Amino acid sequence: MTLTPGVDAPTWPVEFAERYRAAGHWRGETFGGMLRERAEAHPHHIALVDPAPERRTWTYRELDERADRLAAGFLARGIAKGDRVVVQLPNVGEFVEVVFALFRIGALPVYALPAHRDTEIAHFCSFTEAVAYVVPDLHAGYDHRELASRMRHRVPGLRHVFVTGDPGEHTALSDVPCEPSAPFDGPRPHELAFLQLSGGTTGVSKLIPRTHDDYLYSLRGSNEICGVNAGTRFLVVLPAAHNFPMSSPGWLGALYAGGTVVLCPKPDPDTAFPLIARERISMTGLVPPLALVWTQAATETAHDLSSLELALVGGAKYSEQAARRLEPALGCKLMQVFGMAEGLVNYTRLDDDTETVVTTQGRPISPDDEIRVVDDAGRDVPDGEFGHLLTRGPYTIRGYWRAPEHNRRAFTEDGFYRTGDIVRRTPTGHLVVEGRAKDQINRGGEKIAPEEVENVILAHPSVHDVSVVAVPDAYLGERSLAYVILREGAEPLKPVAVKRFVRERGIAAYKVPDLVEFVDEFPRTGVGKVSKKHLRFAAGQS
Ligand code: OOB
Repeated sequence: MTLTPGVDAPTWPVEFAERYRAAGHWRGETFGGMLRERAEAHPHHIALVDPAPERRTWTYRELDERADRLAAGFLARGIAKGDRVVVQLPNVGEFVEVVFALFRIGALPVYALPAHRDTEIAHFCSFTEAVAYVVPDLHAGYDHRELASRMRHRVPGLRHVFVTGDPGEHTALSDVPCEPSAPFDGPRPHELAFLQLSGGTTGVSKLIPRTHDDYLYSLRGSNEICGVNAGTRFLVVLPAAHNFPMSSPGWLGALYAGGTVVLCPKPDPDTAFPLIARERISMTGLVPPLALVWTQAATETAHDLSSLELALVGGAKYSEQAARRLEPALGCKLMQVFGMAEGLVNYTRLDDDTETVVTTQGRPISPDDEIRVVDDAGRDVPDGEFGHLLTRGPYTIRGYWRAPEHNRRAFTEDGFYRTGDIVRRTPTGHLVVEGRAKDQINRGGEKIAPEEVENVILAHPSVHDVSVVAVPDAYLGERSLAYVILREGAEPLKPVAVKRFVRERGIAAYKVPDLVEFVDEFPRTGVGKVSKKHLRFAAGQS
């Protein structure tokens, strides 16, 4: 099934697309084509290193050939251009092979995170009408094959499950590759490349349709800003499926530049620091809580971190105090990143002064990123004043995948994305993130839609009502707190029972409320809705 951007998701109006092409932002490249070009330009350069359990490497030629053979195997099994494939792999070499194989075909990876469980995966599979699901056998003690078996029963259209390692009742990914036979019709640059996940503010995650043209532009822009080149050795510390480690500049940026990507199986310093030393890592991306841990650990480590040139920190607000400590501890430059899977990415610059780097979240990649900071009534506010951030540009989507109703709220009529972030703009055009208007919890970079968790808790027979809010946390920035009202006459519940209930319903562990409190009623707004503002305030006081 062929998908065109304008049908399943709104796309850029023709005049914008023409402008972005004329400016040289959209260059008519595809992911499959770019890997082929790099493989032809420097076939023997190492593209990818997967260090665990034993070190495996892929040259650009090997990765390119591997993607071709896997693409041929997927095609032979009936996976076609436009099909969706939910990919849930940790930081392993197969992840990169699989997505490039899908890019070649023009099938769309749907990037699930390793932490996702039945609730999220069932939604991704059924909502995208996925034909295949790719999983590891076991990861972090969890058997993904069993999850996959449940999905096969729940989602009738899911025809294939491919497993890295021991496949159990499914198909081994290693059995899929075959000799490419007839040439096939790949995707066009303006067509969709993949579906990325939104942090979400409503019950279920929205899917973000990104095209080859727009995403490749964000990579090129990011590479230029961060100084990524063929000598860059990028360590993927965060889950490779997330937009930040993927494209800011991330592993795709490093591959685009002909550099080397090293996959880090776990983010802790005990795993990452020896790898930095051994692989002579020059660049990486961290969320603020991890940056804190690394900063602390670096002062005591015996590992040689001297190859590290640049650490990007983003995904959640990085405190100024913590930011000041990073450079001296890690002995590398800091760059703050404020981005979103929907598009817009801001970076501080390599030549920004220290004050700018530690006190702002950067400025946009592109001169064609349009930024508006507006008040509640949608009127632009002057620089220096807080307001809602709206944005439109050459790599910011014009709408979510198959969500016309939500799109009417999330985008202005003239196509600006309402980010839900509260920012102020400095005279230099840098943005400072002051807070958030959207109903979302940012748990150290992991985004939680309170409504999704509330819906799970509401299914508990003893629960009358629930409201989930963020509480400030010194380490994570925010944690989640569920205020629960029990049904009249219900047996009293312990917080731990509520948490267990949520976990057992099959949801990512980071969404299980950190805290549970029982209350008799919620504060209400003037119109009788639950006042999250008051609840958050109360939580902040306790
Ligand atoms: C990144 O992407 P998402 O889609 O997981 O989350 C986007 C949201 C933003 O709207 C903002 O609320 C928050 O995450 N955020 C930050 C931030 N970076 C992201 N809030 C404060 N300070 C920052 N530096 O998180 C993402 C995507 C690409 C690059 C970097 C992060």
